Amino acid sequence: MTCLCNKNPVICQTAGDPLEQTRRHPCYSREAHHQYARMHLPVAPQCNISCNYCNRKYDCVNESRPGVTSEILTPVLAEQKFVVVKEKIPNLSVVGIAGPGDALANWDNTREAIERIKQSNPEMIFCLSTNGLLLPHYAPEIVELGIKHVTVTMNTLDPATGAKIYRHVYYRGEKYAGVEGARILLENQLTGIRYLAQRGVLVKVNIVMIKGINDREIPSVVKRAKQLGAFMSNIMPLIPAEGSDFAHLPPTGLQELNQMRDLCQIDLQQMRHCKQCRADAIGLLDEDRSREFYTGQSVQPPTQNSMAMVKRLEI
Ligand code: CLF
Ligand code: SF4
Repeated sequence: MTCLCNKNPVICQTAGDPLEQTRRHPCYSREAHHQYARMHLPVAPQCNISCNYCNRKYDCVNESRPGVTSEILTPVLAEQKFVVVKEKIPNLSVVGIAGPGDALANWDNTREAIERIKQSNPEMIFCLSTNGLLLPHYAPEIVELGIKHVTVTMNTLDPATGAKIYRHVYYRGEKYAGVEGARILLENQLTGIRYLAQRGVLVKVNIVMIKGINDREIPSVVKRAKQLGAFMSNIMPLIPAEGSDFAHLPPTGLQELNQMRDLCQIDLQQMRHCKQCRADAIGLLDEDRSREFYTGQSVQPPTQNSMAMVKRLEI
């Protein structure tokens, strides 16, 4: 079997065979996405940054499709839902936490949900996505928990560009705006990605391609991601969310998106089958079955999710 990671010696040295780890992961392996299903646990309603492409009423745009609301569950309810889903979807291989806010801004929920399910289902692959702000704080626990797949959205290496993308960053009880906030976020993303990759975690770097804002910088973001040991990158189109600051920007076209992916493929493996799925998505990537599994037990109105958190963090 050919080793797919021949461009990534860090992974080879520290994590064993990445093929073995990703063979059942529908996002990390194109082949797997027709065979294996994933389930997102919507246990992370809060967010600690403010992206201009997010309108804060819907799921995290970094990893989800805007305009689709979700239910919000406690870890206990999420575990109960998992039991039902697993019974009905035997090819379920991945349990992921992708919002609707940030997995690490809700770390207690994220950790508890994973611990609960892992206890009786150690064969599951656990996965999470994050904006990366809290990675320096939680990366050691992520490694300790045995999470081998982490997605970090890193849109730029330039704090000046970051200031155009992120309105605020809430960090250690303070609110930082503009370049200052973007710099903190970037430094934490870089530190976190390196830390995880060096410990055998397969890091996927998501990049939202925003025309006229960060599109020209994407090749350097991918190169840096590779240097840090990332396993792959996922360049995603901007979907202008109604009510967001970027609502007026043009959506990224498929042709320009694919051209960028082709260019970046030279440096790092590119994901090309992302569905920008919901924070409560269930099933094959091409066949979302989340509607079948609504629990009707949402612990807070989904459309209030991130806003409520931002208010709390501002205090
Ligand atoms: Fe979920 Fe993300 Fe894990 Fe996949 S989704 S946390 S890596 S299990 Fe997948 Fe959905 Fe695209 Fe994400 S298709 S939005 S890349
Ligand atoms: Fe950004 Fe947070 Fe919105 Fe995700 S939920 S797009 S990280 S502001």
